Amino acid sequence: MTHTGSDALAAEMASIVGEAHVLLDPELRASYETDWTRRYSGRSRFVVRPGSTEEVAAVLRACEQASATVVPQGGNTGLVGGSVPRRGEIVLSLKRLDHLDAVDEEAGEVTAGAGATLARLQAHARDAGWAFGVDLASRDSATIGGMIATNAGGIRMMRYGPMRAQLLGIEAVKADGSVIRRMPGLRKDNTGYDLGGLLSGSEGTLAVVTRARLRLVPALPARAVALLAVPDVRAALSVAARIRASVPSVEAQEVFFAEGVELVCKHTGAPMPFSQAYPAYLLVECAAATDPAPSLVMALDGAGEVLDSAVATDRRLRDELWRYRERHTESISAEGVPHKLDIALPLGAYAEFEHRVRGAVAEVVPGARAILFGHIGDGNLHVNLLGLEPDDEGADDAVLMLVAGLGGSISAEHGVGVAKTPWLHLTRSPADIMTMAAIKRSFDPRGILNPGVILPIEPIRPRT
Ligand code: 2HG
Ligand code: ZN
Repeated sequence: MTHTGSDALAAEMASIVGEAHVLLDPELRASYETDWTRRYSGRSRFVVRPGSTEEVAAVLRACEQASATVVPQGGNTGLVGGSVPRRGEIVLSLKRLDHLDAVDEEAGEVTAGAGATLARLQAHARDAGWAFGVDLASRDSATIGGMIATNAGGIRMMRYGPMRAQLLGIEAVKADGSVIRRMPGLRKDNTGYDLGGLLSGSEGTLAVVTRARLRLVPALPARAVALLAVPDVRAALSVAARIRASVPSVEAQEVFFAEGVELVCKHTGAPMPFSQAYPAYLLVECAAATDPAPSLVMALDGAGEVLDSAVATDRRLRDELWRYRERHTESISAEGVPHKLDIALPLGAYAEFEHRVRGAVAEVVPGARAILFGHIGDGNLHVNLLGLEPDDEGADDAVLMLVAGLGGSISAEHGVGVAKTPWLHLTRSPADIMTMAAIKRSFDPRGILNPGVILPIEPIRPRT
């Protein structure tokens, strides 16, 4: 008997992808079964790792025939439980589809396999004199396919938009094994529905992304980062607005607070950024063809709300300032398993939310800690709650109700996954949700792809 044992579907998979790429051994499966947060975890039937689009198509066709459910997975850096099994699904890992075509240097475009990591794509673009517009802290593990599936935003979103805005073409496999292919993409193409746009943010519920044609952006050699201490979030908002209005080279604006900096210093050994602690911090990065520091400093001149500041242009010093922001996620996880809420607000309601959210959490779970940080330029805030029971969602509910009451969104960039499904109705209308369900049925009529993600779980539908 082969290592696929008595599972006939696993044996069929082995005939498609080769035995070495069907993982049944619990030890080999383990890293595919728990997500980055450690909050979401489940047993898979097995893990299958196809090496080409054709193999993905054959795998999905066989799964659909066998009424087997599938969770597509890239770098498994998601934070909402959407990339790990929950009820014995098959994990379909796209990591082997990691080919990067040569950069089209004239067009400023590249075709990337779903399994290529963001860091590899960034280096590949850089080597050809270009840059990629999306960047995020998990760049070494996050994959292009997963980033498209979740429409990742990241730290440069205010300048270049999310993954959806980088897409010029897409290749994806539907549940029945048919392939949607619009490659290489065209800059202008108004021929009906934008399927790539629809698949971005569909979280593996409609089709499995296998390749994408991506636009590149100019490589900007001169950078400046400013870390500004401010008295509160209102000051951070007004300084950030002033910079956006007068400094066209701004590409990132991030906010964080005293409690987050304390955690980063505790867990990374970094010294405090200034000689004293401040209530709130705004980090700004500008990038241009020539040194953007003078115009950034000029915009800060007379910004009375700035209590202290550090400006860096040199790579090493810039990284040192960024670590106070980028190392929040790992420092929070070092304290425990957080409940992660990634919310967006109209900029006009951002300060009110920040002012009320800690109280809203304390009312439900008095001992809980709320660590806030995020992309203030996009109205996005990451609310990480520590000190909660894994399944007690009372505090999550209080935060998301507050968001909805202020006209925000319950997920800004991490997606809905399984974590936010119960609250989708708070910020999407019944007509929106019914339309999404109809789209889901037209792509995946039997409901085998990532069941329970975005929309509530439904039984597999019979073959028609
Ligand atoms: C970031 O902005 C990521 O660093 C992760 O979106 C946010 O850990 C989080 O809550
Ligand atoms: Zn983020």
